[in-house]
Parts: sequence; C-alpha cells; structure tokens
Amino acid sequence: MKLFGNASVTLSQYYRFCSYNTTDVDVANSIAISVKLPCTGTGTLFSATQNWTVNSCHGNNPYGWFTFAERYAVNTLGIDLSVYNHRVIVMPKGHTSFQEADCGWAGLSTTGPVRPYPPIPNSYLYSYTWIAGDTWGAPWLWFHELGHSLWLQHANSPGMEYGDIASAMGAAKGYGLRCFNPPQVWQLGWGSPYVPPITRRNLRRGVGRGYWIPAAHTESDHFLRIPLGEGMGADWDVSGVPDSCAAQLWVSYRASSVVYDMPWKDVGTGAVFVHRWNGSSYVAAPKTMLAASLRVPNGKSPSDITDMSYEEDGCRLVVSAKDFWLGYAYVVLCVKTSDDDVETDCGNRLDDDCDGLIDMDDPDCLRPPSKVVSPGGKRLPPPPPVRIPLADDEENGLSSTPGLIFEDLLHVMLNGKPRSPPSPAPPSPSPPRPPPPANVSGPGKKAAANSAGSPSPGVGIPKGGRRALRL
Ligand SMILES: [Ca+2]
Ligand SMILES: [Ca+2]
Ligand SMILES: [Zn+2]
Repeated sequence: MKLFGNASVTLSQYYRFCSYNTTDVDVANSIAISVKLPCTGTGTLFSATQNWTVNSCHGNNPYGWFTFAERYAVNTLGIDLSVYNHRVIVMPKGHTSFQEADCGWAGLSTTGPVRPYPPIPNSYLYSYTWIAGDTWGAPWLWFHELGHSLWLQHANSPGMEYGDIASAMGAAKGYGLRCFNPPQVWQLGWGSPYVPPITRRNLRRGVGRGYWIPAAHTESDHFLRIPLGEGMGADWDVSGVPDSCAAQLWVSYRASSVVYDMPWKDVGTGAVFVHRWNGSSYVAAPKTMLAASLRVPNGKSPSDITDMSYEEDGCRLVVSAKDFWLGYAYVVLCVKTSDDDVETDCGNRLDDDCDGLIDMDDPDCLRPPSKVVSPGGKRLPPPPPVRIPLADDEENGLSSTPGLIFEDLLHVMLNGKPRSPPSPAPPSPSPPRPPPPANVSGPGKKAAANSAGSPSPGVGIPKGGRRALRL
C-alpha cells in the first residue's frame, strides 16, 4: 500500500493536494488481495452464463475477471465488498504476451460507476479499473484512471486526444504530475469559479473587463467560468456576442508548484489557460478542450508559449493575459464590435478590436483602415494544432467493451516519452508594481490581493469533510 500512503509521492497526497484537501484515499480501509485467475471462466457482471477468457481484453472479458475476483473475495476470503466503491485489478506484468496485440494499454476504466449503467448519479455503487502490471506503480496512472471512474473524460487539445497538459486526464508533452483542469475541478466539486459565472449580462462590446485571478494551486475557487450561451437573445444582452455563440469558456492561471502539479519543470513557471467545455453537470460526457495557452507578461512563462490573447471562434470574445503580480495573473475579457481585427471606429470610445487600445490610441487610427494590412501588435492566428499520430480509441474500433476507456496511448507516455525542454531562466525582475486593483465592476467582485502581503502558497483551506476513495 506504499503507493497510497507511505512513499515520497503518494496517491493519497496527490488527491489531497489537487482536491484542496477535500478528497483522500481511505488508506486504512483499503485492501489488496491476490487472485489467481483461471484461463477461462463463466459469469460476468452482465450475465451469469457469459464465458470469458484471459486471452482477450475485448468484449466482456475484463468484466469476467472482476466477477471471478469478487466471487473469490466474498466466498473464499469472506470479504464484505459492499464498502469498496472503487475496485482495481492490477494486471500481471506483460499482459500483452497473452492478449491481443492491441491490448497494450496502461489502464482501463469505467466512466463513473460500473453499476448502474448508464450512470445514475445518485446511486454510485462501484467502479472498475484495470491497471497494467508493468506501470502499476505510477501514481499518475491511478489518478488518471480513477478520474474516469469519477466521470472525467480525456482532456484534449484541438486534434489531439490527451493533448491538454493542464490535466492529468491529458498528458502530452507535460513535464510532471498534473492536477485536473478547471472544468474537471468543477465537475468533481473541488472548486468553484472565482467570481460568479460571467455571462452576456456582464460583458459590453468594445469594453475590456479585467480580473486578477489567483494561481490554481493556491485557491480552490480560482477560475473564471464564462457561459456565453446564457442569456442568448435576451432583452438585456448588449454584450455584442453573436447569438450563434454558445461556447462556455473556463479561464485559469496555472503555475508549477509542487511535485503533484508540475506542468513545467521550473516551479513558478505558469500560463493562463483557456478551456472550452459546454458541460453543465458532473456526469456530462463532452471532453474538455484546451483552447489556448497564454503567456503572462511580467510572469515566468514557458518559452514555447508566445500568444498573449485568444479569440473564441464565432464569439468575438477576446481573452488577454495582461500582467502578473504576486502569484496572480491579470486577465482581460473583451467582446469585439465586429469580426474585423482593426479599430473600425476611431471616435466611439470603444476598443473595437479588443487590443487594449481605444480610438486614437490605437495605431489603426493613424492610417486609413483600408491600408491596414498587418497592424502592429495584433493577435496572430493560433498556430495549426500539432498533430502527432494519436488516434482516438473509438476511431480504432477498440471500444468493443461496453463502457470502457482503452488507454492505448498511455503506455507510450509512461514509458520514456520525451519531455519538454527546460524553461529558460526567468527574466530579470520587473520593477515593483502597485497592488492589483480589485476586479472591476461586476457582481460579487472579489479583491484579488492587497499590499498587505502575498497570497499564501499551498493548498486551500479544507472545505467540509474529506471524501474518501476506497480502492
Ligand atoms: Ca483597439
Ligand atoms: Ca473605437
Ligand atoms: Zn484515460
């Protein structure tokens, strides 16, 4: 049980850190038993007469292994299984040597509980997870697979399964262990928006609205939730967001902190993330999408992140990272007055293109708009997504086992996937800065920090009792 409680990096600490001390592994009440499976057997979760074999990881075979192990636990060992709501099989090493070639996954898991299926939120009984014997000692793998068992889906980036380095439900190119991304933190009930959800009611066309937001690891309630579809077509909607836009964006500031959340190698290196996720419940099926990673001026940002603003397609909403101070990032939201990327009206007192410069302050207004070809300091279009040949499991037709997520790719990432190069040395210290202002006008505005001291690092204050995962 060292993985859970006694090693230098443990699953227990991992949960406590990422959940802001609200969730832990119930180490004292977890058990591990050794079960020797026969090569074939009869009886699965779905049918007492269904045959299974250990030679295939497809179909209902993996469920048959669980049924056998559970019968052994109950009938031979006399264990009361009803108290164990997360059940994990650690496979023998080298399971691919006796299974199909495409069974080289690092893990499998049910999405939510195995029973009932489809999930009924209020009757979570237990989940099933399968961990490969060759990689079973990796806390990240457990955190990822058990994330599925808590309804989380993979964290993607455009065109890339697992492409979100902001989440343990993604993986690609990140440096170390990771917590989850804001929509997932929200799904798990581990954190809430920093200010009430920002809707069309809170936005005005051509007017930037700024927020100082804390680094994710310092506060459970650290992100902005922006449901742009809310209020669509309403009388009070003067936001300028096109009615066709229904995206929900989540904006956060994330910095490498301690071993359990290290997207980048150097502690303190951070970025503003924009996620898109239209889900509205903790069992929602859509996968989270990392829409943008933004460099934070005056902060310590990874060298490969160069964009400082992001525009959501079809929404005219521009998210800009503007500043950094004492662990907080300053983020500005602005809705363009048109689809153009220039200051279209030099006398309307609006920042038409949301570049932070209004009317004559904007160099666009110093020359005829028609001649403006490549305005200085403009947003660049996002680079094409980096595609590596990672196919979605479903596309490969590998999801023949109902309800299971096949981790074909995880073993690649666990076994010597090259890591990103170290970040460059931090820039020279910036001059002392004034304290950040409280977030500007808005419902439930919240002061980000004051001059009395820096925000304290470390995990947030425990909220309520811990929820235990029983393995
Ligand atoms: Ca402008
Ligand atoms: Ca203007
Ligand atoms: Zn997975």
